[in-house]
Amino acid sequence: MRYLFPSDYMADPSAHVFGDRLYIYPSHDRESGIPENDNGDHFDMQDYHVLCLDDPDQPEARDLGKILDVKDIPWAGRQLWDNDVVEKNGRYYLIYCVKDKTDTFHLGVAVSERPEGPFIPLPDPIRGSYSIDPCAFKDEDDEVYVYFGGIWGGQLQRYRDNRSLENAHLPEGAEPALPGRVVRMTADVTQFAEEPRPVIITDDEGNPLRADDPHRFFEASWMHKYNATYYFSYSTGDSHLLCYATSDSPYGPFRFRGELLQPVVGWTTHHSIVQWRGRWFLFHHDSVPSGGRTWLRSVKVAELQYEPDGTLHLKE
Ligand code: FUB
Repeated sequence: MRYLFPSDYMADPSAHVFGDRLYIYPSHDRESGIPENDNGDHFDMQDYHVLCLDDPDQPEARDLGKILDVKDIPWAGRQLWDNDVVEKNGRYYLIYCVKDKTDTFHLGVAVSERPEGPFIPLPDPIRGSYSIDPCAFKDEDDEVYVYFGGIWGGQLQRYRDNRSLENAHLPEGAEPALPGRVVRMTADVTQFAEEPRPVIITDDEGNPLRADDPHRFFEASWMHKYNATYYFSYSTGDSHLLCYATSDSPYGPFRFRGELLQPVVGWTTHHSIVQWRGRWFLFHHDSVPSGGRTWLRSVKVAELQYEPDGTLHLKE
């Protein structure tokens, strides 16, 4: 594993290959002086940069500059958290999350003709969107799906059946865990084409994981496809693991398959998985370079390996 960008703090890396280059779209951490709390107020990010690699073994990524600033998003209040980028018909759509002026998270879309931006934000959030951590996945038939959601500071516990609750409810104990969400996007990738659906993760018997299962979903959704199988990977939040589950449908249900990464230094763990030049890579972050400050994270990369049965693990 190596750090990719030692000169600044960046996190939540979403990596994609566009053309012959690999682009990394991270959150841009900064020292805001806001005290750490369970609401995540200390993650007070204000812009995005894009990093790139021209070769998988290049020691460090290159910063191609700022691609979006929170002050250019008309509806935004604060906290520009995780984002992802998807290409469709030669245009690039950056799907991001930020709190509006009432401190409620929504997802937004910004558009560019080039993967290196700049991205022009649409004037309003995606209708019916909520919570955080969008992952945009384009399937082989060109349909784009967005996976999203995060609990605690990510506000997912405030919603049921896509409606906001008067009183937030976080399942406990033997209750089924709170699921992330998946939604198909309209053909122009600017709105939800349907009501978001729950991303159900089950055990080997098909039972949804319980709320007290250390492998249950918390945040940081990612989707990739390998040999016609959909791999949904995610962070377990307060048990600090990166896990994955598989399905033969982009909507799931997904069967829990295993742990990808053990807890890192820093409370959060977040990642993306991408194939490049015949190799598979895990992009993620930790807080070692900042001395464990959870809100100042650094981007890393490691190589992954599949076994013949489709299980996935870090390459030894
Ligand atoms: O970067 C802010 C938040 O921290 C992300 O949205 C979460 O996934 C966690 O990494």
